[in-house]
Amino acid sequence: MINIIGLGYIGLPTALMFAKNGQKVVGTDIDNELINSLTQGRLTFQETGLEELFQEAVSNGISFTTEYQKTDTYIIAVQTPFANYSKKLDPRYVIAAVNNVLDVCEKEAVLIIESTLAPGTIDKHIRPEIEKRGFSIGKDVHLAHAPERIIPGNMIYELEHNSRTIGADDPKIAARLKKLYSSFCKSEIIMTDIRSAEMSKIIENTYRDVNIAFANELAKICRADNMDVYEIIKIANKHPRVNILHPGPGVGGHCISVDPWFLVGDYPDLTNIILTARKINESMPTHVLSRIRDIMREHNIMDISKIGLYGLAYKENVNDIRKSPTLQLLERMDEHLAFGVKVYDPLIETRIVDHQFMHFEDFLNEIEIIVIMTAHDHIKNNMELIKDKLILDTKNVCNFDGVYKL
Ligand code: SAJ
Repeated sequence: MINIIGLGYIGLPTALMFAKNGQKVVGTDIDNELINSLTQGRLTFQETGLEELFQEAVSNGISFTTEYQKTDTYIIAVQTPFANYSKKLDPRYVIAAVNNVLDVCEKEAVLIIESTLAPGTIDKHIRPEIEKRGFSIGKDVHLAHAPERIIPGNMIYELEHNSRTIGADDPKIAARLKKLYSSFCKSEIIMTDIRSAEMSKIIENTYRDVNIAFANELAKICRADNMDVYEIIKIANKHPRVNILHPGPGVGGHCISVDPWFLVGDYPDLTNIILTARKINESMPTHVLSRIRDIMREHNIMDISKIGLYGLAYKENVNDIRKSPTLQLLERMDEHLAFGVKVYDPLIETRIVDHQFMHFEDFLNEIEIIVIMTAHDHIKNNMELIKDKLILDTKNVCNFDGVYKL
């Protein structure tokens, strides 16, 4: 039986996928409400294909509980935040989960950590914790790190089709886990050591952050001299060895905007490009604000409450608001006592911020400038409804004449 610890964005789909593919799975989370909800058949977040997967897993006997189970295989997928000031990873939830596992596990159990870890976390924090408890690693328990790589919006497909990494101390354990993950993973499974697994995961997200920062810097350069950044990137990307990503209003989510900080926190003297990239991406909401100011000036609009931000989610077609560029932008406005901007997101059904509308028409009735912050299909399919507004399109999805871009 596999006991999966932490039933969030990664733990839950992984648990369901194992169960669907014939493994006996128990999902554990300390959040009572979450467990009640799952036990009653209600999912806690939306994701393409998740509902169907949930039904299949339930009919294959998956169960959910707040209790850790006695077994020989654990997958730990709890959150790994970073400390605000030092920028170092905060391993407290992983450490707590490991300790709870040690309280109940069978001899020779394997602890697979899927949560993203800063390079060296297992050596620095997890091994000492296990040894402190009197367990001998490699004898009483085994350790592995199998970082996930699935992308919100396409998680279920990517669970099956992305290649995976398994870092373990012992190649025999790695081989056993490779077999386990092959129960659903159709792609290559690479076995390596634990530190390489930790580091490769972090640098994948850092690479993307740096590439997005490059695109965002280009957007600013092009704005300064009135060039069309999208046209220029499109042409440059025709080169067989160039692949620049898309500029946007900022980088949100809990991965790309977080993981590079682990490297900056641990190697402050060595992370120049990485730190600069983070700063560029974090500056984008302010760039959007200056674009809004340009439009207000040009059209002699004085009233902030005539501005409407479309999209609260951190990216298109998901209902996840973690570190979203819109929230970052609202925070900056708040710091400058600029209140009253209107907000709407068709995928966010609860009220998260002030002046948030639940109906698109009501939102449109109140505003003169609409700022497209998130490129949900909803706005792409409803462009006609905004054609009489001043439009600032930060995602390059609107091709009306006179639309303002980043
Ligand atoms: N973004 C841009 N321009 C782009 C691409 C993205 O501004 O060209 C923005 C998005 O709008 C969003 C943010 O970046 O605000 C991040 O979105 P994303 O779709 O690039 O990535 P995430 O955070 O949803 O998922 C990433 C993925 N990592 C990589 O692609 C290297 C995913 O595969 C990881 O599993 C995930 O992080 C994770 O959990 O680490």
